[in-house]
Amino acid sequence: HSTIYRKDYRVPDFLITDLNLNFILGKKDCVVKAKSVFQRNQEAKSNSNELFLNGENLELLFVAVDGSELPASRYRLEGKGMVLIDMPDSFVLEVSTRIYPDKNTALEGLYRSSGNFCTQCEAEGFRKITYYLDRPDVMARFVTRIEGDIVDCPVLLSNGNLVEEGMLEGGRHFAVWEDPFPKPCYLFALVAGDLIFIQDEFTTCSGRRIDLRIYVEAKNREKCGHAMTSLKKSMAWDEEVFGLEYDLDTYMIVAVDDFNMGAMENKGLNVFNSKYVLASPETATDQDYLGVEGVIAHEYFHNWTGNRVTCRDWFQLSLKEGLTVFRDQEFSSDMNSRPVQRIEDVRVLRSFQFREDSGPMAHSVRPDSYLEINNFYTVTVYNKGAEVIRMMHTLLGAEDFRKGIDLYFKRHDGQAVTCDDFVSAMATASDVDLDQFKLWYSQAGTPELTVTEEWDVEGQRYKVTLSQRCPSTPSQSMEDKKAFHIPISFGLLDSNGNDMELKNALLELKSAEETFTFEGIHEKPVLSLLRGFSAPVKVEPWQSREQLAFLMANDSDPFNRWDASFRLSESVILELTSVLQQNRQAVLDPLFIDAVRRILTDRESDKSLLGMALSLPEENYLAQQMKVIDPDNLHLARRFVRRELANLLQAEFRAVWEGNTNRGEYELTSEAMGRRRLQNVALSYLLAGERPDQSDVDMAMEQYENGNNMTDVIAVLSAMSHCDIPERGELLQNFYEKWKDDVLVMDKWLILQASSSLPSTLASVKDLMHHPAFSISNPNKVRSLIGAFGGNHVAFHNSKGEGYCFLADQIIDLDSRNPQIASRLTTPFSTWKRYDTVRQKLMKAQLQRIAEKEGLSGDVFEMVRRSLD
Ligand code: BAL
Ligand code: ZN
Repeated sequence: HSTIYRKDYRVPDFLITDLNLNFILGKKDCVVKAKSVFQRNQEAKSNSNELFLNGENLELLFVAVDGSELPASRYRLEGKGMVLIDMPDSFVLEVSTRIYPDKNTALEGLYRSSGNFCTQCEAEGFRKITYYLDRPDVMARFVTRIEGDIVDCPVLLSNGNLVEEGMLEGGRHFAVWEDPFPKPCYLFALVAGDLIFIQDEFTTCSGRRIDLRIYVEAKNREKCGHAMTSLKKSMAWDEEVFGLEYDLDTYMIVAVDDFNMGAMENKGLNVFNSKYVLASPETATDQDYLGVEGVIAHEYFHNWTGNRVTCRDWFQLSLKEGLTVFRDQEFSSDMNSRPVQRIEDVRVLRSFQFREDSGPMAHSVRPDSYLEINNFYTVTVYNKGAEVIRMMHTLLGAEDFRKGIDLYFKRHDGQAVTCDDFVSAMATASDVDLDQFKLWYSQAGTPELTVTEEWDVEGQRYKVTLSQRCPSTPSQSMEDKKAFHIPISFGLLDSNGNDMELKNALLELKSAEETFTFEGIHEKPVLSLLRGFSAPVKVEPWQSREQLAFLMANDSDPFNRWDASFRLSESVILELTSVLQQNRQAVLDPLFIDAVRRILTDRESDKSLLGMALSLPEENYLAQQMKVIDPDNLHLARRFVRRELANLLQAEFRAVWEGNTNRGEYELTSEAMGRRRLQNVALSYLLAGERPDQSDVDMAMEQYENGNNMTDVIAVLSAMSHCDIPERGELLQNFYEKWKDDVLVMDKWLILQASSSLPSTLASVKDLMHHPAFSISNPNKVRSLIGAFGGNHVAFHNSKGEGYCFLADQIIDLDSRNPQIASRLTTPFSTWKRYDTVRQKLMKAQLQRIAEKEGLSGDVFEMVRRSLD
């Protein structure tokens, strides 16, 4: 396993202008004939007479240059590719290889899912199809011919436009696709199989009609409507907000069940995990519907941010991913509720990205090195990358940000570029100095702010001093880190809860410490800091619970209203954790009870926001706030808070539940989603006890039976999954019988059981490994059962280490089948140094056991080695 460094980037010695591919799909194998036009790159300085082409797991059948078979003296095969010797400055290479899609369990390159052929080439899957310059800065025009059996593969798809199709002998047929836009090979796609499609069209702003198709298995025909609507909305939004029009005549989406990622933006032919395409009210929750809309948009937006302008090398991954996540977040905010979207995004950032940023896998948004690029499709590159774009949007303002985007496309359309190129376009277009800002791309770790306030009654002056530090991260020590340029949106509230008038609502913190002074402040204000979460930073708690309750009730910024409730709950639960650790009597702060009562009796505010304010921080998040993580007491404290609130405010919770019962057709409006969210949060409190009141259980059973949508049905199961009552087993069984033929619904069934806080969880997860609803070869199943168990903080960290042993067993097993998926499962081990010494020892032993596995993949090796270092 060798490390690759960003500083070692060199332009390619050769470019490839055109590539003709011919896939001959057989029963057991596929022969790939590739013909590529090479041209020496004038910009390259190398004098080497050798040219290395990537290629892995390929059976070489034939190789020729300029029409003549290449003698053995002119090439050699190496472990990970082929070396061509003494090539002329321009030449045509023909290579034939044989590959075995059926045996491809890693799901990279060409593989089969439910019998259908499909590809996944990002980041480095194309080298498992043919010998090639598999790097994003080599962009070629592709023509792809596919031939296969007409019964097995009536549908033959690739990127671009269909230019020819026809019958062949022996019940076979073919299709030829041509993509006019030069592209890196990671954007190549092929799909062949027995699929049907639903069709629609979109007329672009310049009047072109685009043929839209979603390909699925016939049984899923009725579940594509939402995906199609989302696609059309995305196309319209990108024209309206960014002035970006679609460029091919067809846009195709294919749903497959076996997929390592969420979806893939291949030019003109997106391949999707079926989870992000299929939806019906009976089978998909509100979150699923939003997920489909968001991912469809994300992949569509990549057509410009990723495909038209792509990455020079994989260190620049955030160039396309951070920007495209920002774009999909903005789209979803415009389609649904902006504050709800922001809260959801920040919850993900705080729970997962902050954890990554403080552990052994911490890396900058533009990493400096990697061993396996698949390990860098991370919350840092994606979600923190999106925050970096969002901060530029805040600093520049919407108008100049748009000018920057326009300039970026003007300069770089058709190119493979870097994050620096993006920032440079932003800076030039807006005339804002972003030199210091660029540290967000190079320095890892989450900056930590401290706040000190001072109000001078005589001078009617208010001062706030902000200081920043960024802890050490692997290979970057705290002392070497420079101050970030941090945009801080804020407001000051007077004692009536109104915003004081301010000249400027944005502070820019650029040094280690800075004091900002405000004149003419007639009373001591309450500071509302980081409105809308204007920067991805942590703030040392500095406000009193009274101030937090005040902000919860009054802040004009809906995000900060929610954030105050989050910070208040966090402080209450963490304090109770230490009370329990000291064996003292736990008592719930009356101020907190009052704050929750106010939410429950609020009949004015947005119901989604109320529901979110009632949702306590997750254990995985809270754990990170502890010096030494104590999973058991943390769990007990959080559970105590939920039960105590449910006991003390039972009447209020019941009133909320009853007042928000669904009485009509399923609707997907923000209002309806908010009602369901609020009602179901109330239900979860009412069932928070191990043995809840029978009347509440009956009420829940009634919701389960009468619910006309998956959100309401799964909410009952989810709440009941933590209860030790007979109804739990009955419902799980009933749900299984009803939905056992729907793989996506079965994923939910697995997640519920793997996420239960009952002590029997590990045993039931082990049983479920042998259940027909589970399959080790399907990534969604693995994530739903094993992944969800790893995320179950209390069950995974069982003090005897049985959870650790189980997860390590699964990682070792999966490593040989699918290294990408195995590698993802290592995350819960990465924070091992944060736990007590007993758990540390147990976790370390499992990491070592994984490390010792013979033939361990680079993917898992990198994660484990970083954790153990
Ligand atoms: N490019 C990989 C999948 C995605 O981020 O869209
Ligand atoms: Zn993406």
